Amino acid sequence: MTKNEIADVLTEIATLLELKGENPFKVRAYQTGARALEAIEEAELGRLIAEEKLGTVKGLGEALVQKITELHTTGRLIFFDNLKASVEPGLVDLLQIPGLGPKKIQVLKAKLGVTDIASLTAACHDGRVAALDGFGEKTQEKLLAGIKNREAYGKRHLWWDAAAIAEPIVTGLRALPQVRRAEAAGSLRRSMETVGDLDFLVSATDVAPVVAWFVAMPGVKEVTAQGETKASVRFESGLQADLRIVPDEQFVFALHHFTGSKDHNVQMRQRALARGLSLSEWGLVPADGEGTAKEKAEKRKSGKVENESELFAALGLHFIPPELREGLGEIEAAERAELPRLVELGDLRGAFHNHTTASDGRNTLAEMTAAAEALGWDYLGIADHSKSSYQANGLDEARLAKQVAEIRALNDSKKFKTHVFAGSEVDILADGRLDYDDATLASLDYVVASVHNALTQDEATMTARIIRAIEHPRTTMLGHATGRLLLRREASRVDLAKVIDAAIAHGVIIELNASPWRLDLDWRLWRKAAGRGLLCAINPDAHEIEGLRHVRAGINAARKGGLTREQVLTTWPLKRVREWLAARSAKTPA
Ligand code: DGT
Ligand code: CA
Ligand code: CA
Ligand code: ZN
Repeated sequence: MTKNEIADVLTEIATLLELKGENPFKVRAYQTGARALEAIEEAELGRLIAEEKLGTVKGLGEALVQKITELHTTGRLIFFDNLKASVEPGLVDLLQIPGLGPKKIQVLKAKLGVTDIASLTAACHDGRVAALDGFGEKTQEKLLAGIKNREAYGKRHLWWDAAAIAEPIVTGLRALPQVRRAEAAGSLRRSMETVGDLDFLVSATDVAPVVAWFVAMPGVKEVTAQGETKASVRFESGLQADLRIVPDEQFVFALHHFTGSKDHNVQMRQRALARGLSLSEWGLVPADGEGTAKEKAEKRKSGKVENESELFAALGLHFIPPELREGLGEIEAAERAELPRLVELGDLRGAFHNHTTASDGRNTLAEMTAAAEALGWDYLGIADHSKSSYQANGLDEARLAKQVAEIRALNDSKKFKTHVFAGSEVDILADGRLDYDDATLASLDYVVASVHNALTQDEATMTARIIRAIEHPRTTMLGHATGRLLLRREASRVDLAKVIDAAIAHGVIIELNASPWRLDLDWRLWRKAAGRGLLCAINPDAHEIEGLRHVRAGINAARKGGLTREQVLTTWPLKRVREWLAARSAKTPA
């Protein structure tokens, strides 16, 4: 196991112990242990274990040393397995409801026998929760609302999680000897931020073995439908997947149809009709004459349309990338050859909002830089939390100065090809002031200003607060503008039109936070804003080296938002980015 995987296990142990009402010092020991582990470099951990010197690390007692060693060498921990088995799984689910921590859950369990969401729902409905000391009517209402949200959210899945399941399936389908073509269609292919279900489309010479393979895939929990040319399955996470198999000459039409969106399909069909044609999942045929669209398509067996480009061309259109197929004007733009040339993953040269172990990240500055170099990035911006984010171990002025010096020294050492920019993710305080004074801010290469607390302010207050931060001459970019967490937390109430206007007026970037849970600003706002001059930075908000890869989700959102390479600062080469940052700070009095 890697050190971050081990740290995850330690954190989970702490949670489970807390749920069991164990001694808080014991719980704290595991939390501290997890943090201590994160601060060590991976290679260092291996060495310490080999030399039996893990106990010399501050924060790791004997019990933890033994457990970490067991996890590191065997990948398992019997203590953890037993602990997991001793806690009702339903109790862990309760932690996902906002407002419920281990302490409250313990009270609910002891006083009301609550062991899962169902029993909590019942206890709320009976008013038993409100009657408990320390709970009350308001808490009960909030819990019920949280349960309802969770149900609604539970029906969809993050694109990132869905893609991780879908990609090996596409690879597996393509490897079957009977399969000619295979794609994942639907909202996944359109790169929607969340996905309802997966839609696989296959053309094959023989259907039965493909269906048989699909329903027997590892991870399938339930086969919900099985026919000759289609099947549906459900995975452990609740995610469902549909498979459809078509003859190869129908593949392109079916791929286009099942990619959608529905609105795009309806408009395409209307366009076809206006040209005397009928477009369907089976083919593109004359609209008049005998028989259904399916019968006509089968009769024609035309192999003329080889790929989607040819399908669009048959209707007088340029190719429309799947991300843009939302029925939001893309067909008109494709007709006029006005589709933007969308930014691509390979265009990225760096990113600006990333954390290290100095605040709440899980890899050191050197590890993050090495990972950025491995990705081929020319630059990496480090923006750890500022002092008011004490829950995230935010840096005070002295620690920040030390980090800036470390970054300068790392650059001077030429150890890595990747240049590191010294920045900070500075809290926007409740009144819109920034968390450091001007002299401290002036010591940085750039500033990401973000809201982390008082998320529930009313719209006018929040809007004024963010605009005040944008107006600060040292603010380079606004971080995760609405604070939303997809499927978990609603966006803050904020007038984004005003925020975007202010950012444009002050030459401040708005980030496209690429964390798969955030994707904030939403893609729906980018096209118009960028057209008016708003500059974007795709930032992974990485808290560990693996997190840097989240830029892929950011690219998805940027493409859905119609952004070109030029409109995304993080595709610019180092020299140009440096000049841009220098020109900005030259304008601002130090
Ligand atoms: P999802 O699964 O909710 O994230 O969204 P999609 O877009 O993947 O929707 P899904 O799985 O229900 O259907 C896949 C595609 O099939 C959809 O994007 C367009 C097409 N489709 C489904 N139902 C209809 C329909 O009633 N009319 C038309 N024109 N197309 C449809
Ligand atoms: Ca779908
Ligand atoms: Ca579907
Ligand atoms: Zn943040």
